[in-house]
Amino acid sequence: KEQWPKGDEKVWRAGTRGLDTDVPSITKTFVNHVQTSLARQAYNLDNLGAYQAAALSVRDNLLVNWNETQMNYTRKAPKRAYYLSLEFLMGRTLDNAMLNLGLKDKYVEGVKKLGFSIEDILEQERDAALGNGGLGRLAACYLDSSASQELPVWGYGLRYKYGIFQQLISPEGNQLEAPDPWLDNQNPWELPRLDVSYEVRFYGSADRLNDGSGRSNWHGGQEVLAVAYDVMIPGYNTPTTNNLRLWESKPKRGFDLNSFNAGDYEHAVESSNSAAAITSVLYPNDHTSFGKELRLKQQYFWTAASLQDIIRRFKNLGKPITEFPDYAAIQLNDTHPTLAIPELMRVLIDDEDLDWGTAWQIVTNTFFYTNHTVLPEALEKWPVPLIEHVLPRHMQIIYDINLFFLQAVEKKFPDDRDRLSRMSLIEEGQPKQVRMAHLACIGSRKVNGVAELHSDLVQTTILKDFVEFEGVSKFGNVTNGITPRRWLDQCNPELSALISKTLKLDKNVWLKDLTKLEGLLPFAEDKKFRTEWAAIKQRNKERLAHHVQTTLGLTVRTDAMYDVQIKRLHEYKRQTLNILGVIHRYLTLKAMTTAERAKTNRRVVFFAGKAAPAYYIAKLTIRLIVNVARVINADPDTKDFLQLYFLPDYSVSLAEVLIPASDISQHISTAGTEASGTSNMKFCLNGGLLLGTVDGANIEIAEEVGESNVFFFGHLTPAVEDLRHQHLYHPVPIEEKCPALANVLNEVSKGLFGDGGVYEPLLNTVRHGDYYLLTDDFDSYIAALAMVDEAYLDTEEWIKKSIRTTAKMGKFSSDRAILEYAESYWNIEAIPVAAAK
Ligand code: F58
Repeated sequence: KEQWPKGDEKVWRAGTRGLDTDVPSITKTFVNHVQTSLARQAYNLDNLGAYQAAALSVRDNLLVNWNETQMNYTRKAPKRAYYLSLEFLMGRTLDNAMLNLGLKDKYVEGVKKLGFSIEDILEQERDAALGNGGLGRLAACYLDSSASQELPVWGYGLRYKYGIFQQLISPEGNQLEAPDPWLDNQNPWELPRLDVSYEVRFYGSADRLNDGSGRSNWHGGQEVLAVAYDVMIPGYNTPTTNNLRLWESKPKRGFDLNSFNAGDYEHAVESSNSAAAITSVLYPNDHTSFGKELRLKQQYFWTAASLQDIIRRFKNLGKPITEFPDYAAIQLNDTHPTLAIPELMRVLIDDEDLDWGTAWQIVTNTFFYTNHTVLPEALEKWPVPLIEHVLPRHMQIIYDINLFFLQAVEKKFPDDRDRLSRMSLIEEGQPKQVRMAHLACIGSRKVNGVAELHSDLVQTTILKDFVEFEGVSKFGNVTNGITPRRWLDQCNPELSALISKTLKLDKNVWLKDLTKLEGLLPFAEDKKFRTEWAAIKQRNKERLAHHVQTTLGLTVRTDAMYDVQIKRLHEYKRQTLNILGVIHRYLTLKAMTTAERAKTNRRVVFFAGKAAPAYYIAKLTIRLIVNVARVINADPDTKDFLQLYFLPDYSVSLAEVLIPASDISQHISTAGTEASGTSNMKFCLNGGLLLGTVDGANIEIAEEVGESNVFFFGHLTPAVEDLRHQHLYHPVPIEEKCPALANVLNEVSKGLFGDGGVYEPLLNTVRHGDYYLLTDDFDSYIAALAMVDEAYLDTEEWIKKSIRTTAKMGKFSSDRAILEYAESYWNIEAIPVAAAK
């Protein structure tokens, strides 16, 4: 038995708090927080105050579990995994935390007794939007699944002061950006750990020691402090509560006293400003790499602080450093944390005095790299002069890694200079650049893509030479997943309840083994069940319509098919194809008689998504959508049959309202460009059908639910290269190739939706070059939409498809994905913890 560390154990135990599991203790804690944490009373407590009190009370419960979990990990000293991601798109926490604790019903009752409604309280919370899109949300789903499966996994990221910008739409339909000061109302979900901080160096110089050891002395430059903020990650239906550690930058010294005393106040605070700037804002670019010094500093700051923390924890075990990979697996979420590879080399060689070979052995057994894109413009490259300036020691190490690596390649493939220059970590040019994907690949034990097709493309295109050199067994696939807790139980509680009732299973069971949903299949034939199923979809549409009414003041009809495309605006995702399709439909409806129109399928089309602030074409697409909406929603001939909405400021919490309301959703990227997609999974899990291209995880969804339950169109991946070649070298005028599309473009040019000239640059991307193949896919897209309409008009068949789709989504639980990482990559095991008393 361990000895009690301090004072009288009994006194400690008497003061230790347990979980609040009944309504009276919940209301008591709530009221205590109102009184002492918020310094308010029943007289002046508004919804925001009530949210804060509820959050603090839930947080108390999380902390009890968090403490037990962390202590248990420390005692048992298992191998742990660390998920390094520059983005964690967490969304709101309160609802999720109550549900994962299994205390939601009690809280609903408790706040009601105190005169509040849980819905009003939940609406007060701001999203934690520390991410751009799929990559950041994946990280959040993976944390939920790790904790739910009691796996010792910590996340490491940055505590940005400003998350993804807030999107506003101007009267002309332009996207405007406003800052997202998400911390302004205080954040009850984080715990500042002022006692956990590390120094991180930038700039200075690195002098090689001439002792043949390969070591350097890196000195001078700027030193910045990384301070830890911990975010509790509760597992579902388990006391396991993991940790997400976010770093904040701050100056090592408050300000420069010499300059201050000399009266030069600006200079005095300059360095402290530049230290704080590192974690001030999330970069809002997606799918472009752009060599900004501050971004490089973010990446190094975060990887250096995280590694120091991980190494310190390992050293507490008292094991020799060579055993590091037996206790730590580090997953690199895309190439953003790749500097961790030269950084660990630096620590092992310069600080731990290891030789190169031993250090490289440790490094390549520690890291795992996930690739999320094969788009060439998205592959990270850093200019050599920039790295030399900011991280001089790391540039030396990267050159050394490259030297040993190319020597090995040369040995295996003698006299193949092309191969060497293709594989080099350094791309020749003005300036030279470091190819981060190459570095991540050779420094890792395993490399994976995020859906079958994508993983094949990684192995046959961007990393082909590496597969030939290192062998295919290093490369793999882990198809993405989503957490069914947030993306079904939380966002669609009525459907969740119907599923539990129908399967005669407690939701605790099927939410942790999503393949159980297959039990719904026979009920597709049950008329009564279908009616209940459809009624829930209808109420979810009403909930969405109500949301649009209260937030935008617009009246959306609910007796129509809801057709949704929500994701970042990008040419490869082809929102342009969708909006041009909408215009085509509008023109078709206009040309019909009233009687003909009455037979068509009513459709409401929703778009939402942000464009990178500097992405001109993407912003123009938003402008077109907004102005098309304005015209067609006001047209008395068509407005009963076609409505269009662009919902501003897309977020996780908006997705939670949109997804359950969708009948059909669109995932229509040019084949081979969308690595996986994850919202496709969310829609299907909620019984929405999928209209998509044969791309990313769409393919695996179709494999699961059956091709008859999805709507596929468009050219396949192997055709894309040839088609692009045709566009370049044998262009066919669009009027000939695709008259329907040519007509749509002309109507836009002629000013049907306001000044046509404005849209010329967007239309020209289709008319000339057409890199994303809209002219090749438009006709089959329109045909697919017609099939969707026809299928939807057969209501009973449609509901069957909807039920079958949900039933077959088990594979896409992020629990499955995380278990694949844990078993096949990280080699970690579940470490259950006893519930606190
Ligand atoms: C996304 N990538 C993929 N990147 O596009 C999507 O297919 C996939 O499902 C998802 O990852 C999860 O694997 C993505 O979201 C980014 O947002 C990066 C942010 C930082 C700059 C580069 C893009």
